[in-house]
Amino acid sequence: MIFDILTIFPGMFHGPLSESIVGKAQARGLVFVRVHNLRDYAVDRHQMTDDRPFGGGEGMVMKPEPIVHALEAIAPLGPPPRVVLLSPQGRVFEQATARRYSGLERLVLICGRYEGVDERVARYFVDEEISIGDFILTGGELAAMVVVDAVTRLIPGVLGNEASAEAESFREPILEHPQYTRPQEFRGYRVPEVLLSGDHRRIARWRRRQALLRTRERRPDLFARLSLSEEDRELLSRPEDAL
Ligand code: 9D3
Repeated sequence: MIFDILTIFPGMFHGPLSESIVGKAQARGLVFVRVHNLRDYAVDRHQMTDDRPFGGGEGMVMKPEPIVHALEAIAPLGPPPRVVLLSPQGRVFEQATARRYSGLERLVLICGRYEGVDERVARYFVDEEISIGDFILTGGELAAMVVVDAVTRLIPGVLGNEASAEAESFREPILEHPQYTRPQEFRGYRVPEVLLSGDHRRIARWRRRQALLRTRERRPDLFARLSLSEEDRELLSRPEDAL
């Protein structure tokens, strides 16, 4: 899979995408991340990528020419890409979006800056506009890295044999139970006794109860959509030591 990233801050990408799983996937030739400096595609002698908004107002708007010239220049460098604009005005990126992108051969990610991108780019040169959530970033670069990370781990061969993209899509939308590892006691805090008991039925019930409790507490939106079994209801109504 090829990612082409258009940005005025190419240096932001070098660290994060060379480390860890994405770095290894690149080293193994499973993904290619190419970062293109929009300033190189500017048309005027000052290499301007932004300008003042028509109609007046605060801040600056990204000019259309550098973005469209960059799209045209990189078009021949691979199969026809899907072109995505990162912007607060987009549909929210979720796991289903990542899954859909992971099946593509090539994705172009355009990182907006300032108050946004000239609307003609969004309307006529972009296939879809996405946001990574309801919080304010300083630009689309970190959002693009989030997309690269979420999509890369779904590409066959990138992760080990664990958790295929397929399996994840059929998993119940519930938070995970708490995890503990050695030592049994850390700064006076002990691992829950049930996990050391060797009683696998009891451990499974404890974990299920913890997952349900924390989903109800932290993600009421997910909890409301769960279809609880009779045993789930019983686990929730019973005190912990009666497991
Ligand atoms: C006048 C209001 N503007 C500043 C507060 C709006 C605004 C413009 C540009 C807010 C953020 C940005 C830069 N953000 C992105 O380009 C962006 C983003 C985000 O801010 N949140 C979540 N996802 C994304 S994707 C791109």
